[in-house]
Amino acid sequence: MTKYFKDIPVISYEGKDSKNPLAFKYYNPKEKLGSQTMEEHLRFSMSYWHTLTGAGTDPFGAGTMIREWDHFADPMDKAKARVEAAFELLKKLNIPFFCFHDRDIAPEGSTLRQTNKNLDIIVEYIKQFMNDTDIQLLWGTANAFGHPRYVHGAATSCNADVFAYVAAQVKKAIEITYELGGKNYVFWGGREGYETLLNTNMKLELDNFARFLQMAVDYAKEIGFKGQFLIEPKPKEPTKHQYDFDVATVFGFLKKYELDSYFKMNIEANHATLAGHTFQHELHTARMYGILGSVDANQGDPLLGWDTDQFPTNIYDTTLAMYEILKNDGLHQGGLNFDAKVRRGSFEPIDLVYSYIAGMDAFARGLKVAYKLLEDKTIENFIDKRYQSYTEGIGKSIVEGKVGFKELEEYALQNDQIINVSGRQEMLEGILNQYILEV
Ligand code: XUL
Ligand code: CO
Repeated sequence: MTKYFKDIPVISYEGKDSKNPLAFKYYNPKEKLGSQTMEEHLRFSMSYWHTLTGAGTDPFGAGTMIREWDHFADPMDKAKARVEAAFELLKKLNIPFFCFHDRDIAPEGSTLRQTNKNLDIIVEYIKQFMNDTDIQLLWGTANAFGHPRYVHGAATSCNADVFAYVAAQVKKAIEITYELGGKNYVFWGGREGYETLLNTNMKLELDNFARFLQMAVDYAKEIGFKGQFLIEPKPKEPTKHQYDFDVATVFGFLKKYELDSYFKMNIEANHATLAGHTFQHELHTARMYGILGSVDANQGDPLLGWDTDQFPTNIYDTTLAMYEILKNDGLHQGGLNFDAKVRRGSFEPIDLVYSYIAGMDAFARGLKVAYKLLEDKTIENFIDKRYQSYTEGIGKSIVEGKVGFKELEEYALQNDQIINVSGRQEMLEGILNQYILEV
């Protein structure tokens, strides 16, 4: 069945010398690195919203995308056409997973009851397509930011009726994620934050947010949903200050409210850069805390200060991301979801195909380079040596908690000659470039 991408062949691996724009140059799904294939390492996923529903609008202009599957007047017919287009594209690109918001797959009705009915119909439709393929749901989520009712937030709204509404919406979103065998469920708080402290009770909002997450944990347990709960940090946009600012902030929040054992992080590259961090920083922090769950793969534009959600093509970033992911022993239940959209000027359906190929190849190449770096232990050995002073003598006593200020003062008083060694940053950057260019 091919309807919406008629002229597009199934995309296969042709190797780095291929000049065919409709082929993978680096993503070779069955190629093994260690005990796992590329496909198993990378666990690629398609974002339903950007790919199927993104119209190409921006704050200054109308949509530009040519999308035949949107040529239906009835919103339910359109929703079904989007499912057909989604599975056609997933199969052509050989992408094993997809992700959605509840409102991406089915339109809101005039009441919550009607909205839930719409969802049930489309979920059944999606299930048929899933049954005919090996394609799986990486995660589901709820869009609790688009509708005007969420103007003051969702679980952090000043209005308790909104809190109740979002609880009902997320309850249903968890149910449909469970129904479709979702591996994870994502919480991204697009409106969970504030515009001004002049009208905000931050303490109550944060307490309520924690209450809401606890309710979600309890409900998942009650219905037997075993998927991993993920929080996706983002510092701002649409809210001026978002509570799920970055990995470290969310970790502190989860610890304070004793929710840390139930949640991991879904880390998005462009959210990291909006927070003033690198993508690698956020992945590294999450890995360090044991909460690296999944990844929203994209990239921002260094010249623009907003969430441009571009397809990831920067090999330097994909290499360092895969380095962290491999050191995390992989993504486990998570995956690499392309939370990325084509540029407004790339409005033909084939541009979606080129974009996914570019993103998948960039991560496949990053994987290979990172794998080799780790195999050779080039960076690891350097770092180990840099901290060698903590493996012997006074350093060992510090690490083992055997000394306090008094003992350290005694040591320092007898040790006036402190010798530091170079950090060799440029040498390491040169080595990394060599790996990227030569692996
Ligand atoms: C928004 C964003 C969301 C989440 C899911 O910046 O990344 O699409 O991934 O709600
Ligand atoms: Co995202």
